[in-house]
Amino acid sequence: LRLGKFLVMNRRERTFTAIKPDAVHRGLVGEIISIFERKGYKLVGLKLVLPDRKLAENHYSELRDKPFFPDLVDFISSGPVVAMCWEGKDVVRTARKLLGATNPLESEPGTIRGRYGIDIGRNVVHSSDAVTTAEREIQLWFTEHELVDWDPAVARWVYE
Ligand code: IDP
Repeated sequence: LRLGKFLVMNRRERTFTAIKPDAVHRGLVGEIISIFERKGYKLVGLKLVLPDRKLAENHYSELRDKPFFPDLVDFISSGPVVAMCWEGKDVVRTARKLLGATNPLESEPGTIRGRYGIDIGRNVVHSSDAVTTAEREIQLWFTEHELVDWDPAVARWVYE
């Protein structure tokens, strides 16, 4: 029973994933959501946002000293952005794999950036790089009230 409880807790990992403005303009929203859904992850938060500069700067605060930071903030705050919270086993690391490398030149062809991106500054999607980052980013983009706790009927066909 204890083991079972651990396994259930394990499935509760959450990440923050965002569809960047380039992908929204290009009509890739459904496609990208589909990739996470079909993988088996559970959507617990979803909204279309026009982020202000403060939110964009805060989100990328670790990069504030990079030369591309002002352009990055301009781009993200140009919106719209689809903000999402996905839940499931190892979702933080797996989401990064689904996205592919930051620079589309290096992303594998089967990944989201590998399939849909060319330039590093228009790389289609974001997803938190670690569990601690995910906690910070989920709090930054969502209120607790906006995150929905639900049990997918198919869970026993996704997890052993
Ligand atoms: P990540 O998005 O894969 O986590 P980070 O290094 O955190 O990568 O960079 C955040 C975002 O900043 C990238 O997704 C990309 O859009 C942009 N970026 C990173 N490096 C460059 C660069 O050298 N030129 C322009 N934009 C960049």
